[in-house]
Amino acid sequence: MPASSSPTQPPSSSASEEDDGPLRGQFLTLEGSEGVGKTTNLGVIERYLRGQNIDVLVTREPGGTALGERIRALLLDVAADESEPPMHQMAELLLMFAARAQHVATVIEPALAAGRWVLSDRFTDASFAYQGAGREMGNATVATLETLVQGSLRPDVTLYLDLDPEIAFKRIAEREHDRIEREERTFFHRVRDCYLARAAAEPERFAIVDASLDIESVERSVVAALAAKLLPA
Ligand code: Z5A
Repeated sequence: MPASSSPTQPPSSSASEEDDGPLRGQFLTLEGSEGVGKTTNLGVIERYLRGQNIDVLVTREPGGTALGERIRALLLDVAADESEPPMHQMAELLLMFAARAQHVATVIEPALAAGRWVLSDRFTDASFAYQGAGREMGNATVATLETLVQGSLRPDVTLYLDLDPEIAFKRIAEREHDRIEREERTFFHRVRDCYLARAAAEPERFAIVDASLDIESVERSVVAALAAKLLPA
């Protein structure tokens, strides 16, 4: 449980805060493979937090700023892989972190410092999963960039929606796939394995939600998992 606040104790002013400024907000992230239901559940989490009188800023990666959204378009454009040569994996990784640098410096850090909570649809766990494991670039390079770009900033709570990639692909079969979604199936199995390993290594931060259930059941599990992470034991 993050030490500084809970849903029943949203950031608010008190005598000591007036001296020291607002309590720092909590940084929440939502992770999972494509088609797992992140977008579907983002609104559920936002409504839950607002129902607890928590002022939450909802954002996403890659993106979250005007510059970041332009970088996102570059990253997901299928033309980048149809060109000759296709986007190099290091270019992909650095673009992810270029967008993140802008996002952290101009959106996430200022909001947290002002006492707002931040809910991000993906963050650096995705770089470990997709570039570190999916592209097989390894953890060390990603970890170096993580420290360079974020300093000590890490999510307080991460909800990981877990789903067999074979089921996820069926859910998004009808829609057009972006550049990364066009990867082979083994890529997405490595991504899932990495997320599960990171969740096992950091059980305090991660909550794993079984995303194979129907939409309403997943929504209930998401709220229950978040409440369990945020409420004092
Ligand atoms: N990426 C990266 O490589 N490195 C990084 O550092 C970062 C990102 C930050 C864009 O991410 C890509 O960037 C992503 C990882 C990479 N690439 N891939 N592949 P994104 O988050 O914007 O894109 P996405 O993961 O592809 O999101 P998505 O496809 O929109 O999936 P989703 O948001 O998790 O799912 P959804 O849209 O909520 O649901 C998909 C469908 O399933 C939809 O029709 C729903 O109605 C349905 N659904 C949802 N839940 C259920 C349940 N429970 N049962 C049945 N059907 C359901």
